[in-house]
Amino acid sequence: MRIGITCYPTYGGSGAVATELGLELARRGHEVHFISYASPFRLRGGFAERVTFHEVVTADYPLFEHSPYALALAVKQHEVALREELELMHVHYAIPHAATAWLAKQMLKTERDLKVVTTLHGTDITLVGQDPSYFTITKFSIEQSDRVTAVSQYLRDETYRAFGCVDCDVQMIPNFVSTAEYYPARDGSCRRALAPPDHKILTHVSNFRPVKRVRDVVRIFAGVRKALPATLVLIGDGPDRDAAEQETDRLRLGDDVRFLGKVDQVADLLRGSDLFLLPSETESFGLAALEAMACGVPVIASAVGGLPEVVVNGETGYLAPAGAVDEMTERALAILRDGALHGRLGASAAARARDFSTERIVPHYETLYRGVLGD
Ligand code: GMT
Repeated sequence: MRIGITCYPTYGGSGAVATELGLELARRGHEVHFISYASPFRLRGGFAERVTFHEVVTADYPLFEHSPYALALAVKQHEVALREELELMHVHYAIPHAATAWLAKQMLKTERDLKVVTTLHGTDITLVGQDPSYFTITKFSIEQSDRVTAVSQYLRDETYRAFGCVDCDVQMIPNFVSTAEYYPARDGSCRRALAPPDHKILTHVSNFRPVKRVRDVVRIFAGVRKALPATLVLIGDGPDRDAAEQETDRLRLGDDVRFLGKVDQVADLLRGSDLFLLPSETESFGLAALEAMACGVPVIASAVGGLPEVVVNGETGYLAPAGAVDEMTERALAILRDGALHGRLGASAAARARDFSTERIVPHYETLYRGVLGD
């Protein structure tokens, strides 16, 4: 198949999923064209057979305070679909991608019917899409998509609840992880550079938006560190990094908290960890938790959104209400103090992650594509 993919190229789950999907589709023989304002971060590893990136360039004009990116994107999607004879455009994160794909489809209408597949990822439904400035266009563009998928059952239900989409059939296709890249540690080599040998290593990966509650990560760590030697590794960057740094200073955690900033390949860092923390306010799926689990790392997360569909409470880690810092700290200590429990949870986490392997999940997208193309 000849497939266009549009996503946010920045650090974030939806861009990661879209890129890994495109790369895997190309490995399976499909031709994939990424269309965005920059090359998605996981695509920067080099040349991949049957994968092309098309950059959207927005022209500046003195009248524009903000260049209309959505229009330039629609033009590029139309242009690439026409020139590369794309059969379908798969857009990730509804705003504005589902609307621009609908525009491209309309512009191509006299030539042929470009099918639009929209994958809903999270805040496009739970936060941003419900803002009055975006609500009607989000609902419209979901309803106009030829197929719609959501990354968890929770997000599927939330789409119906919040948007009341009458005519859409939202299919759940969960996120996936490459178990060839994310696998449990075989020796202690990954942890050596991260912390002193007697330290437990706790890790968090995110884009540091308020929804991630990164200050809670620091507070949970502070409770753990009072009881045993430990290092917190924080990977990623975003608006709440300053707040997290200030919390680290306030709690006098010093060098035991390491802010690594944006890192392209996190698998080795996860493999070197003893525990992964994801105490988010809301989370439609929690791809970062799945990647940690695939590396055999137990997860402590909030019992919100789609996280209970990924993290099995008491089996692959623990879930607690968002904001329950004390409970999460107690759970963390229980795991870190009990080697047998840690081993059991880690092994179950890796086994559970295999249910979400690339090989298992990507064929669901191929089936969906064949269905929409009438093959
Ligand atoms: O919806 C967002 O916040 C953006 C998105 C991203 O690009 O980071 O994150 C969402 O999509 C990921 C991939 O499907 C999910 O793993 C995250 O749980 C989800 N984030 C939230 O729901 C907050």
